[in-house]
Amino acid sequence: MRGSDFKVSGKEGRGRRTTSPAQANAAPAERAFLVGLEYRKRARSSASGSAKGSLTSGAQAARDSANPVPGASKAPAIPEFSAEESLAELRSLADSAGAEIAGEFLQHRDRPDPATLIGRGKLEEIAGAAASVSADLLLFDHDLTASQQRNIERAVHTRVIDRTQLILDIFARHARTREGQLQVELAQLEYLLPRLSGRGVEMSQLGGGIGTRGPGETQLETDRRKIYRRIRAVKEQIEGVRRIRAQQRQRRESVPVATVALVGYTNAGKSTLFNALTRADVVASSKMFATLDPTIRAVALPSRRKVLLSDTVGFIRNLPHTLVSAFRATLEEVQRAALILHISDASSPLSAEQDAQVERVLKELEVEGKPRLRVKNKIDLLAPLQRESLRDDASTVHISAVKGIGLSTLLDRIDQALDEDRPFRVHLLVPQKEGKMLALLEARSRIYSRAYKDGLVELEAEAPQSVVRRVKEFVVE
Ligand SMILES: Nc1nc2c(ncn2[C@@H]2O[C@H](COP(=O)(O)OP(=O)(O)OP(=O)(O)O)[C@@H](O)[C@H]2O)c(=O)[nH]1
Ligand SMILES: [Mg+2]
Repeated sequence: MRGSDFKVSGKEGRGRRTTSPAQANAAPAERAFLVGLEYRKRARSSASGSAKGSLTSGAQAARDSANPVPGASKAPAIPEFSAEESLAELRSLADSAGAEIAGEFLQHRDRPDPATLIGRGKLEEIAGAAASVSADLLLFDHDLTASQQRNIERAVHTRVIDRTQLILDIFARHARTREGQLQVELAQLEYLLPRLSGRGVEMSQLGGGIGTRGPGETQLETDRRKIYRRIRAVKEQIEGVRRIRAQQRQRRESVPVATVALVGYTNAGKSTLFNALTRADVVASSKMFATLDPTIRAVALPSRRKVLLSDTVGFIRNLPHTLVSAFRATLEEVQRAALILHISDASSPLSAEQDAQVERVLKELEVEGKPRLRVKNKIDLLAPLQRESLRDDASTVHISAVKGIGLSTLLDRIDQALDEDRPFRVHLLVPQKEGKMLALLEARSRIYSRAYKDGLVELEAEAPQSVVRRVKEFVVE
């Protein structure tokens, strides 16, 4: 493989901008030049991918599983994105942020340069290529530290945006509810704060564009003192919204109806399925992160039992930390659900990689032990032969949310899964030091009474069978 690959979309002449019809009346799309990075590693078959999913081991693991060496014994690898696949995902992210792709560059290196990630000579080359296609900004398929971003900007004299900032920008565009907007603004401000020093001038000259948009098309503040003040105000407002949300949840939970949560990689088709099952009209779109705000609707199952279906924000590889914490409250719906439906795009060549990423987030949310159904969506896009070979099994259902294929089977399966996890009334004596068990009970059961004595908590609760199984040793007859 060569040391680096340049690709330039050279249809437009130098300095000329084209806009799609939809953008005709809006500001012209920004032209983004994408920069990917891949680290070479010597390890071959043993690369199983690190838990953190770094580009280094991940890319290698993916290549190894894609091109297995004949006869080589392979450790089961966590499927990961290769640098090319990651760059393809960055393209859709850029598109979702409203940018036009001017060109791209994939750099292969042995290790990152701590100051600029990429060597200075290479950076100049990139700057030249970006200028020749009149790019307005460089998009790095990587997270940059504050100083790396600053150093690179100085070397290339162009705006530099990293992957986290790009995702934050998409979230800012798509947040609709007050809570969603506040959460995104908080994440953006916290991202921006350490990046202000020494960049005051550049930042204040930015005008609009990716990385400067706040939720609801307001411009992000760039004055440090004002940002501190704003962070405090936003946090207070979020607290207020959360209190209301908790009250709403309490009201909802006073009626015994199970919640079924839809989770999955962004663009898997969660909202399309949600709409098909509930006849709601949540925005479903080919843009990534179309849904940010959780929506809950009642659905009647074939058994006539009613459940609440909840549609939430999609997951993505390396979800920025600031966003994970900002969206914790939103994801509580998933933590409280009686059943999780994991929706995947069966037609995507990256289906396995995306599933592995979803597993990772579910683990982080500590819900990997919850009853779960895997829903493989978009089977209408598969070749007929491939489709015929699909078999539903105890934990998997194949559907097409758009064509309505497999939906009645899915509803039956939801019914069955909930039957298997019926709630039981139990009387428990749990030592106070069993924090994890107590937290599990608080999250997953309805508690009727609670008393403390001699380091024990006495509880009267109604918990699903799967939870009762886990706290069995504390149940008193
Ligand atoms: N062909 C086909 N397309 C589908 C199917 N389900 C969803 N899509 C398309 O996939 C795209 C994403 O669908 P959404 O329902 O918005 O996906 P999502 O999982 O809610 O995405 P986020 O909210 O961004 O996380 C849309 O363009 C849908 O029309 C399907 O069964 N078949
Ligand atoms: Mg959605």
